[in-house]
Amino acid sequence: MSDYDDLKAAVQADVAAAADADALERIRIAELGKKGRITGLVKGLGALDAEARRAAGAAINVLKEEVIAALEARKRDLADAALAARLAAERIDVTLPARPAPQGAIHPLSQTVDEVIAIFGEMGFAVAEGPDIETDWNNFTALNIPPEHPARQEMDTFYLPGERNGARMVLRTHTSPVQVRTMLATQPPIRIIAPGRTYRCDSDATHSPMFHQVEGLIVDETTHMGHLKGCLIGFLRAFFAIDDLPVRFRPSYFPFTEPSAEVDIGCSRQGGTLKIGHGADWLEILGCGMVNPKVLANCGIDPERYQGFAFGVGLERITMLKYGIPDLRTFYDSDLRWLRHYGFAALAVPSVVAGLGQ
Ligand code: 2U9
Repeated sequence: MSDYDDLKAAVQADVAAAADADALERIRIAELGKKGRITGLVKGLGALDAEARRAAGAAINVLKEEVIAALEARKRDLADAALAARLAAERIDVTLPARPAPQGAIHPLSQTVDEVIAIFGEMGFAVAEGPDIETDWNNFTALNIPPEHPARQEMDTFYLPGERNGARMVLRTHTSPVQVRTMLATQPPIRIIAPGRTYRCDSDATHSPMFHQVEGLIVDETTHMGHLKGCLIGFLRAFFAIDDLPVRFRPSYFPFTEPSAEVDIGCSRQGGTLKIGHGADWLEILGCGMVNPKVLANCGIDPERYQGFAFGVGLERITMLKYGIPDLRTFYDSDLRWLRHYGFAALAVPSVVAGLGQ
């Protein structure tokens, strides 16, 4: 039984009642700090005689060690309790489903471009691209559309101010200049499609000043009108996913093709709703023809040896028809609700084998 048992019991009670590290620190200072109770006892030793000082010193040292041990033990217990409380509060339910990540959608026009590339890719066409800003020679003259030709006015061209290297520049009115560039750069055989943006100064419910086309071109020694028909019938039946889609070729005129044709697909308009594939009516869908020998010659290809066909399709038009989108202008509104409604899953890449679209 030491003289300091009461003090020890009191400090141990204080330590046991301490709710946090700050309370423990306050106790440490009150007992062991410069002006602490136990420190005071040590200071008081000087007043004792040698024997009493030795006995009391040893007892105070034991008390000091016990108090330090009690403070440290309580500190550990408080830390353990805090960690246990945190672990309990932050417990993760690993069986919960993951939160859905926000997902974008493929724009219907991009989907159509991917589908068109998949279909013509199967037929051996490569994709070619070119600039939106073109020389008027590439856009018109090479295509047998001379400067005074009404087509230059009909096409409502956006002309750029001034000239570049002596050439008048335009926003391309069709993707045909891509085929012109390809012919100027390479000799036949050529088998390409050119999807991309095109521009005409025209804006109403069915015309946008910026729209999209895909054009195609084959030039070799043997490709004839029969190939043109088979190729486009195959494309239209694959794109609209209707095996027996009726297709009609109607004679027409374009300066860059001779002979030229417009292509209609069978449809019905009964009850005011348009239905593609069956019925007594026809719907114009694209233009085509055998490449005019003058165009081949303009592009450095011998028309005595080479021939081929070309075609052009409006991408907005076939997208609206296939996916039932009623208003052209909504394509460019960037309305997220519209995109979520008409958009396509990003990973569902169209392929002729795996499926093209809805
Ligand atoms: C070269 C030679 C010939 C491309 C062709 C059409 C017919 C055609 C329209 C369809 C709807 C344009 O978007 S649209 O308004 N296009 O009717 N396009 S033949 O003929 C070419 C192209 C390039 C060197």
